[in-house]
Amino acid sequence: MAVLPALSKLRPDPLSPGDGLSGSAHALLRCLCALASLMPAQLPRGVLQVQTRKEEPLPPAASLSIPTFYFPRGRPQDAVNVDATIAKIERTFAQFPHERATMGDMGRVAKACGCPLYWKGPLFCGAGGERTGSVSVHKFVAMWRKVLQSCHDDAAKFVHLLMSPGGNSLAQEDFIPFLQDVVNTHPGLAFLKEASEFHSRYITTVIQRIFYTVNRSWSGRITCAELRRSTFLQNVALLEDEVDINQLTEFFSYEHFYVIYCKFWELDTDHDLLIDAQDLARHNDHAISTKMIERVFSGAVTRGKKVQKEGKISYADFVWFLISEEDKKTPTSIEYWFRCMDLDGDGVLSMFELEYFYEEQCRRLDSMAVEALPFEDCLCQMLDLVKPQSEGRITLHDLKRCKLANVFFDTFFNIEKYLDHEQREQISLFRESESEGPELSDWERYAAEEYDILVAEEAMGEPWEDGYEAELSPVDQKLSALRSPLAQRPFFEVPTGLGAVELYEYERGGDDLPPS
Ligand SMILES: [Ca+2]
Ligand SMILES: [Ca+2]
Repeated sequence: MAVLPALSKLRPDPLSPGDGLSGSAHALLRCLCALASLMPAQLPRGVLQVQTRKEEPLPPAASLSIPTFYFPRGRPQDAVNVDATIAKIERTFAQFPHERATMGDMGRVAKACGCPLYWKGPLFCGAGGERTGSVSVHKFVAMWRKVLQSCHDDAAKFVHLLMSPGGNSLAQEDFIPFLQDVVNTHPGLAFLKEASEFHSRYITTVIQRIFYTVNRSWSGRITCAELRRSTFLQNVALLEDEVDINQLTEFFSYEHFYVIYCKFWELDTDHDLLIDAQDLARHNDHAISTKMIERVFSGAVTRGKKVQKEGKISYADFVWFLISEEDKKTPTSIEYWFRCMDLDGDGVLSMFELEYFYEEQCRRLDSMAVEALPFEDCLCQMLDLVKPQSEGRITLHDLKRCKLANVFFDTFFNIEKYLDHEQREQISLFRESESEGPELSDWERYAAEEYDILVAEEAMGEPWEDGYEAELSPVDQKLSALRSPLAQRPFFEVPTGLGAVELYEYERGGDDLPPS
């Protein structure tokens, strides 16, 4: 648990020990925090209600004899609206020195454009601002006029602003300037300001979550259509109103990042941001079978060629692994494990492939003195659960349709969760009828529980801290200010310019290949 001393400073907990406050001051703070947590403005933890964006005015019908009905870049707006918007933008720029906008001015420009606030980063980049430090009114208006004429809905506009010239979709690194601006200016991340070395970790995590959910084709590039079908842009719009970034559990939650990163840090003992199969096998106390760990390293579900060459996966790959492991009901997760179990890659799970994985489960149950079902009986159970359309062949479609893919997968490679399902079977009939209110996803429940555990472990004292103090001192020194709630930055500070855009852990070349 060497992770905690370093990361604890990153956690926005105003009550961390060692901040020099007296006991009564702590008690007072606790009261204040408890009161704050009851404020009605806050949604319950982890329950995200994505609001659909306000309806834009409907465009007038096309006056052609055969009306256009296919709009890959959204429906066009009429020219009067475009001119009115441009005039508003020009009035906004007139208030800036030399009619040039810096990154700090872009919030007002975004509003003049009629965009959600956190489009300011993409708007600045789209106008070339990150190269020169500011953008002129002429350059911006020319850029935005072109966007309004060629991109007719938010998805098309967002892709156009962030993509590299000549492309028509978004690669992972295209999201960096947008996310760096969120890190720099979102009030819910203000405490992270001083810890610039952790910006890239947070950004990497969010990019992986975006691709995990939005890039349904696994191509490594997000298209307009994929973005349009996702809830990503609704979440970007919510950043403007939601001060507590942890409420945005789909992509942006800092707590979710914290849990993922802590889990990785525990496994990555030498902290080079790479882990091998032995490291990954230690996840969750060796709950996952050796055969499945091998499959994660086979290249079936990871990007880049490093995996096969050096037998290591990156932190980015681990984000996919952990989310898939902790929520086996989402489409991406089902695809992830299906790819792993489909040894010959023919798109079907054969009885041979099932037996290959089940054999290790049996051995492990034996060693725990638990009587395992013979493979034939287990197979009957699983076929009954999945009900494949054609006998003896389980397809991805079958697993997505059956709603119990988690039970299926855990039976074949996660001993702990398999036993858990077995136990729960007895009481599930009562449980399921009782559940009320908005359900948390398995991932949201896991992240919330793990976060509480990490916080509690830290609150127990930090007996391990001394041993690691020297090793972690650079981080420690920089972050010591974060310990004290009094040192936290006030909300709504002046936005700063975009940080230097780095490429983080992404490998150039070869990385764009979809996993085999
Ligand atoms: Ca390592
Ligand atoms: Ca197969």
